[in-house]
Amino acid sequence: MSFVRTGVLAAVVAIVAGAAFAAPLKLQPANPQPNPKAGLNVKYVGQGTQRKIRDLSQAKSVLSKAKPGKPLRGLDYADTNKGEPVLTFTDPYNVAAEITGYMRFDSPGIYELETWSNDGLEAYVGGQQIGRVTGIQGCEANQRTEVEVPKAGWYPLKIIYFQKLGTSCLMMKSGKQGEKFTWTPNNVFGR
Ligand SMILES: [Ca+2]
Repeated sequence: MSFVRTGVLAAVVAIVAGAAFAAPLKLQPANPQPNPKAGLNVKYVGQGTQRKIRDLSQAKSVLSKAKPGKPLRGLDYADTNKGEPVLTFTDPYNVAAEITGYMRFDSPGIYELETWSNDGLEAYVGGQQIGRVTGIQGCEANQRTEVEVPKAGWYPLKIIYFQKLGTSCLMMKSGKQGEKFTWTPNNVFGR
């Protein structure tokens, strides 16, 4: 009995330790390195008010119909007022977007990345998933994810994003370990 209990305890300790000391996700730099323009590319599909986009999987399923929109200036789209357009799109509600481009890190090291969204998203930088929200929510912080940047330069970025109803936002906070964790400036993004 005590052997079993010890075994269970050891397993629990291992799981807790694993969660607490999970290694940072190692990012893969773009290869070849691009020389991008400012901003991020975006494609949109708007469902109007009749056909709702309720969650991430529904957003993904309609994105095959997406059309290119005006590029984003970065990831600093603060929460809108109700009825205002989503990002650079024309409509306010039931919009899915696929955002692609690059994010630049000026020196190697450990960084933290944190998306903010209203409503959901699935975000990748350097091939690693750094944020995921499948349902609807107000404009709030998503997972804060630790990543390892092996060298300075550009890393591919891809975000699937959706907005159902009410207000909308899409932002990112970031910071290098030991430095300030703050809103990410637009000039680190490229397309
Ligand atoms: Ca919303």
